[in-house]
Parts: sequence; structure tokens; C-alpha cells
Amino acid sequence: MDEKRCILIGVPVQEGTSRLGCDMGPSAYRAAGLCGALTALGLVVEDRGNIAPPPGEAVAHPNPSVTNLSDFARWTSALSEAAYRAGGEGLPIFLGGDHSLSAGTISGMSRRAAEEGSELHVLWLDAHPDLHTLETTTSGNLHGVPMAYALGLKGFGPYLPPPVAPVKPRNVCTIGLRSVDPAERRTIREAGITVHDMRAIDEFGIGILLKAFLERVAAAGGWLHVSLDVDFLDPGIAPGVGTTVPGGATFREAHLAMEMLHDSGLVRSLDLVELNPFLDERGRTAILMTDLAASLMGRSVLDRPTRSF
Ligand code: B3U
Ligand code: MN
Ligand code: MN
Repeated sequence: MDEKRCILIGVPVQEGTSRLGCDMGPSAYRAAGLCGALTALGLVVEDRGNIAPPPGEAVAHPNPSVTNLSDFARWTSALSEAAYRAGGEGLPIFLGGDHSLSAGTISGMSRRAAEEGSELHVLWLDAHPDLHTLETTTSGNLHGVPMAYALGLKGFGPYLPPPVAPVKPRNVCTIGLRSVDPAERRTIREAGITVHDMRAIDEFGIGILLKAFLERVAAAGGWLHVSLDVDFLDPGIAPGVGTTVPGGATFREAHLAMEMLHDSGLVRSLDLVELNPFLDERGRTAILMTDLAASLMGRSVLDRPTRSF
């Protein structure tokens, strides 16, 4: 894998949410200058354009709230294949699109890591754990299920094949949680993933929490996938998202996390998800997410441009 090679893959999926607009996410990242920002860091950037799933028939599920199941299954298999391939060629950055895309990106990256003798670790930066199965979701929005799928939890068959290399719960760390449903709470307890909610950030600081996880990943010789949901951030700085949850991460906490991730040298792939440009204000959320991605890929504070809105 060429670590200096960055592969941009647009994923205009919005069927995992009940609000339209996430399909414009990939365009907004391109308009915000993501490609140029990464090139300026000395990276070789290859924009592969947007991915599209093959067509298919609608599928019903016994849980009547489940929406767009066939879209989810088709996106997941297309993305799993794309991630598996790109993960062997460079560092893929998936430009979402809603968070349902991570079922495919994580399962594809996990298969790639396993094939190369490693285990995929996942840093999940989100207000939500997205740990529902098709059976437990009450909203029926499938952006609430990708982490459960990637862990290989029961409740997706026979609609989706299980992931080739399910991610081990002990390899998952979620930071920023502040909206968790009862079924997800049970899964967190039973599966044993590491969870740092906003209270933990307030009490200990995001740096301490993240450092402990990065040390674990390094000690395991693991690959690290980062899944960054816009709603990890406080809605005051990132309004362009369908599910705003008050009390999120600040600008400084988010940048520190990205800088630490860069310094760790462990990151092999990144999801940027849930950006809804229709709800944004003069592109400020797209720009912030782009700046965070650039921080993760190596931009120091000294060469960060001052942007105005
Ligand atoms: N857990 C809720 C809310 C939610 C999950 N992810 C987002 N919202 N963005 C659900 O609908 O499953
Ligand atoms: Mn999410
Ligand atoms: Mn979320």
C-alpha cells in the first residue's frame, strides 16, 4: 500500500435517512476544495468519482419500520468491494452520503486487513452508536445500523451476507456519544465495545481517551478505520446535518483528534458521513469537515488557511 496515495470515493447514498440532501455530500466536499487541500500536503490524490450500486427490486422486512432495505443491501455489497480494492492500493476517503455507507466500507476494509494479516480497528466519532439491527430499529432509518452489521451481529440475514471478516468488538472505540436507544445500550453492554460519551470528553479530555485507544491499535499492529459523522461535532459549528444533537465536540477537540490520528500513522481509511449540504449554511460544515480531513492527513496549524463565510 502506498501511504501517500489518497483515493477519493464519492458515495451519494441518502436512502439510510428520512431527510433528503445527503446525496449532495460528495459534490460539497469537492466544492470545498478537499482534493486541492490534500494535494497541497504532498499527497497523490486520485478522485475516482462517485460510486453507484447496481439496480434491484424492493425488499420487505418483518419489521415494518425498516425502510429502503434493498438499497442498503446493494450499497453495502458495492462499497464492500470498492473498499476492499481501494484499501489495497492507497488510503481511501469515502465522501458520504449517510452513515449506512459504513456497513460496506468497514466490512471491505476489514476483509483487506485480515488478508494482510492484521485486524481492523474502528474509531467511531458520532453522537450515535448506530448499533441497531434490522430487528431492533424503531425509526427504520438504516443509517442507524452500520456498526452492528460490521460487527457481524445477528439480525441482517438473509437480506445481507455476513461480513467476511467481522470486526471484533474489542477493536472498536466510539467517542462523542450522546444519543443512544435502549436496544443499542444493551448491545454496547453485551458486545463490550469501548464507549466514551461526551461526559467522558468533558471529564478527562479527548486527548487522553484517544491516546489510550491508539496505543492499543499500535500494540496490536492493527489497521485503523476512522468513521467521522458530522453530528460528532456541535451543531453550532456544524449545522449541515439531518440529526443535530446539542452538546457535541468543539472545533478544538475535533482538530486535536485529527492531529493525533495523523501523528499515530495508523489510519488506513476514512469515512466522512452525514453531511447534508441542503441544511448547511454557506458551505461552512462542508469546509469544516474538509479541514478536519486535511488535519488528519497532515495539515499543520501553520499552513491552515483562514476561511471566512
Ligand atoms: N438511533 C436513532 C437515531 C440516529 C441514529 N443515527 C442517526 N440518528 N443519525 C435511529 O434512528 O436509529
Ligand atoms: Mn452515525
Ligand atoms: Mn450520528
